[in-house]
Amino acid sequence: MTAVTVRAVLADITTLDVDAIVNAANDQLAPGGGVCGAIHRAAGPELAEACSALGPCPVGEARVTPGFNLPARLVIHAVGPRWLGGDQGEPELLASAYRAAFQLAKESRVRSIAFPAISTGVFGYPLHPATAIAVRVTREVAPASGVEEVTFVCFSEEVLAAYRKEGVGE
Ligand code: AR6
Repeated sequence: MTAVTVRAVLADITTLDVDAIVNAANDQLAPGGGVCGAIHRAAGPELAEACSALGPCPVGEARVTPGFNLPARLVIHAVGPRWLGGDQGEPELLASAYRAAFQLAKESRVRSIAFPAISTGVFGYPLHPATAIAVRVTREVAPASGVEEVTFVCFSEEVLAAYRKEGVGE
């Protein structure tokens, strides 16, 4: 078991110099909008080529590619669920996407990893339940994953406040 530092910061995830950044991907692993679009733009066109060879990726699962032009060595593409009202297995699928990302991080010997708030943008997952799941799963699985540093990357003060409410500091 590794001691894990967990923090939340306001930042653009594409700028972070960590072993792996996590992409809030779609099941086709296609360059979309939101954080996914930003990651593809910053990584360069090779990322879309690598993704097209790996997709599709079912909701709740993840795939790993190099980071290409990003400062991060790897991109872990995790597919969260669309919010369909909450009774379509959304909480389990979101938890599964985080678990799958940590599993790949373990296999790729990732020490530092940064997550966006998966599913809370285009996919419409309510912010507070989503960040609660992110933090709960991280506390459950990170210590046995070899990951030493987890950063929740927030694109707005509102998202940052949601992680703070879950007890995640700076
Ligand atoms: N750095 C960090 N967080 C960001 C950034 C950034 N550069 N840009 C946006 N966010 P979303 P989803 C935040 O919509 O809901 C895409 O088209 C954003 O404010 O990116 O999982 C994919 O291809 C929000 O808090 O992802 C899929 O089709 C969070 O990242 C679909 O959208 C997630 O918002 C996935 O939707």
